[in-house]
Amino acid sequence: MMKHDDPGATTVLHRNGSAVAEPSTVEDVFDDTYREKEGPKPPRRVVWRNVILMSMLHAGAVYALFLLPSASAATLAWSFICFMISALGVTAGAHRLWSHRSYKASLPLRMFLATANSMAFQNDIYEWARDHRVHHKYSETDADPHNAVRGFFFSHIGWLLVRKHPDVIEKGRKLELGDLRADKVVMFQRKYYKMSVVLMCFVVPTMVPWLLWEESLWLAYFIPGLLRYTIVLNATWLVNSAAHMWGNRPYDGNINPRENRFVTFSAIGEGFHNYHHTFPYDYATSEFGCKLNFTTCFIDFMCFLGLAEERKKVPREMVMARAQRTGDGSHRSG
Ligand code: ST9
Ligand code: ZN
Ligand code: ZN
Repeated sequence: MMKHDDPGATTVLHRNGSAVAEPSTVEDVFDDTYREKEGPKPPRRVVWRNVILMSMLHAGAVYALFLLPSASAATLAWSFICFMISALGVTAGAHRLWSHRSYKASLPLRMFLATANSMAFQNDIYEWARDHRVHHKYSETDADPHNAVRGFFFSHIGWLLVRKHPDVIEKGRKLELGDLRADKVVMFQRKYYKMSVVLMCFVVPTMVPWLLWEESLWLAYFIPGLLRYTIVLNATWLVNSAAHMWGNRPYDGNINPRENRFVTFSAIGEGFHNYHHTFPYDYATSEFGCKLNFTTCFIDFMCFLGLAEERKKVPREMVMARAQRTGDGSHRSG
């Protein structure tokens, strides 16, 4: 696999319109010096508690599908709003802000994103960002938490049902995570994570329809609560599974991650995964700005409001040169 381009060439868009080249300090760039240990792999140790909980969650979500025709339009609209809030907590929050530091966010925005992130219930931001940096640095190896070489099921959900490969933990412990520890919002969310999840992922989505338009508690729990949570989880996991398997590789044909339109749509802009692994520090995770990319629109809007700044963007010439040099020939500039 190829080593990624020097992140020092990133352009930072300042609010006054100026663009300045600044180096990235985050350990999210592929390390081609790592070698998997030789000999037999450690045995797979299934965590049955997770298997049971995930099976129950998915069974509950399938049941919730049958309840959909009985739900009011307001409940369906609220479920969509909860989907978007949780999704932004992952995409604009845990992913683009905290894992990659691809832009800067003010305190009120970070508080919103951390709250939204608890609604998504995907491990706390610190753990999510740590695992995600290991994923980028050791992609498709034993040290990648959801190593896609182990197949669709493992990279989608299986990795949450077994103990981690020791290399994930060994390499993860060596990562520089001082920026996350220094962020009071991240550490606050970590400290009160369980409580915040109960409140944001289940209580708030259930209580709002019940209190405001007298939806039944049963429907309100199963649709904006359980079903919405399960859809957000699967949309996120598709980035690890489908977008590491199916699609074009316009920027780097030597790596597994791909451009996958279906994933881009369901994960509000996170399916441009060949681009993203090639240029992990780009705040848009894509060459094409807001196109099919609601998360980028959201970050741009936050900048417009003065709540975010310093978006990192890869210069166009560098993208073109990289596509020519290592792409699979499918690059289109529109
Ligand atoms: C979930 C996460 O779903 C989803 C993440 C997806 C990422 C996607 C990325 C794609 C790009 C972005 C796209 C976004 C699109 C969004 C679209 C939205 C519409 N480094 O973990 P343990 C240490 S979660 C360093 O127990 P086991 C750890 O600190 C779903 N250290 O490992 C601990 O140390 P100590 C809900 C590490 O025992 C020790 O190791 N949550 C690292 O192997 C043991 O840690 C669940 O289902 C590291 N990387 O268990 C819970 N990792 O003891 C699932 C670990 O000192 N998790 N350590 O504190 C678990 O139950 C367990 O983690 C396990 C592994 C069973 C999976
Ligand atoms: Zn990936
Ligand atoms: Zn990433």
